[in-house]
Amino acid sequence: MKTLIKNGTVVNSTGTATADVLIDGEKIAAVLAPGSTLLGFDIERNVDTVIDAAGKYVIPGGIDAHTHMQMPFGGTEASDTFETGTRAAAWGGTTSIVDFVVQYAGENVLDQYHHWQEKARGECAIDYGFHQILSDVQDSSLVAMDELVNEGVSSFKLFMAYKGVFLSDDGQIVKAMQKAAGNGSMIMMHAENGSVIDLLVQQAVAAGNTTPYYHGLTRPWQAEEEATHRAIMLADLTGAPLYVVHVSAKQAVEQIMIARDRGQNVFGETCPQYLYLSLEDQLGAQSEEWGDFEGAKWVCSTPLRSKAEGHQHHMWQSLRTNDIQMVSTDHCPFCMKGQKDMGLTDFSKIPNGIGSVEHRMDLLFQGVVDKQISLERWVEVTSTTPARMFGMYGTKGVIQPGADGDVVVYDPQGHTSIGVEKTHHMNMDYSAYEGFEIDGHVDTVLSRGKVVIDNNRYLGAKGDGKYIKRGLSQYLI
Ligand code: DUC
Ligand code: ZN
Ligand code: ZN
Repeated sequence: MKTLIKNGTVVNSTGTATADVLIDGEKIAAVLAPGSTLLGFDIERNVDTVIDAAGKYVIPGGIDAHTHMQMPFGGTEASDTFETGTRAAAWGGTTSIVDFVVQYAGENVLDQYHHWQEKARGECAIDYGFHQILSDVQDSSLVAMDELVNEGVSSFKLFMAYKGVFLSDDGQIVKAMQKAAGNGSMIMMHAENGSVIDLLVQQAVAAGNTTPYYHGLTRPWQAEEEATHRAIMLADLTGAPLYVVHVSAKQAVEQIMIARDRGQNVFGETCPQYLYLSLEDQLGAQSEEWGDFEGAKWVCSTPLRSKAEGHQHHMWQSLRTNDIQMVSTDHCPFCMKGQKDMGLTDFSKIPNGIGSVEHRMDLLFQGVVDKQISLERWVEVTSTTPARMFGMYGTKGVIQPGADGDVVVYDPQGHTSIGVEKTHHMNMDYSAYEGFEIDGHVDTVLSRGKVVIDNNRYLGAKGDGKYIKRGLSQYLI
């Protein structure tokens, strides 16, 4: 199967050019001046499919490096399966995800890894890789870290919050970091001070402050800044690289900036919810159906922060100045009915998470329209940097010969209305971005050379997606 995408504006993180993209089988074969022949050979007459991308952007497929498909969590399970979640991702121009294998205390890491491979195999619409969560760091977990690197799992997530569920103490964190410093893998950190948060939550509930708004108030920025600083110090002590997930507080960004200026391999990720949504939105949220429980739709951790305190503005700025390097979703969807409503009378029982795997590319493109980031930076933070950060660059994250034919044709004159009834293919009964209007549209999506989305039709199938055996981070020497 040969496809020519002609006359489009090819956007890589390094620059923009009008060019034709030839895809042969699963790979990009050539990027050519528009209308070129290859040594007199008329390309257009010798391909199976021609896609006219005049007036449109041709970008590397999005890579969402932080998703939780069908994750058992908060007394329930994230509502997107590998099948529904990856299909929704494709609709939104994302052609690869990196999901998390879960290990709860007492479980065996390698058993869990094999279990997650089973869950995903044959289910995904797009390519998928795995990070490994470590909770208690057993001796066998340290051995497993070496084995997993050979399996293409080169990043390990630890939690400084969720005591009794995921939390690792500082000694456990240091053990895992020492191993990562030795085998070249990346430590990912959920940086919030769990003990402090647990106390504030108990106190709030005891005082009768039980609405979803208190979720945010009991996870203050100080708890995020302190944990981020601690994680950075422990990484410095051990020499491990550190990637801080879902950064939402401007003070946490400052800690990351300081560490980077000191020369440490510290990186930060933010998510669309911290760029667009705020604690004030959650406080004001009311609906006929849910009353002030409406705010449960945006219960996630780290929590939404106060816009008045400038966090949202600071996140965009940090993205522009590379103090934050990339954007993932932390896609962890739960329905209001039957899942979020477990916390109707107590916010601490609301499963934490927001689903947005389908909307990340659009929401970040809106940042281009709104002049928050450049066109090239859009591609960089949503595709190129995730590929480099997690050992996929060259195959993923760039339009160049030899790369996978993961390509999105994006129409900047198009329009996307986000809403549960309108555009949304995620398995959720609400949208965290209901009513958002995007000045752009995902027209065509190719996943390893196969057209999976075209003109609002899904042409892919479950099982199209292959496991991505990742290398080490390409940001580390
Ligand atoms: N945060 C969430 O909101 N959901 C899943 C886990 C996490 O860290
Ligand atoms: Zn987390
Ligand atoms: Zn997460």
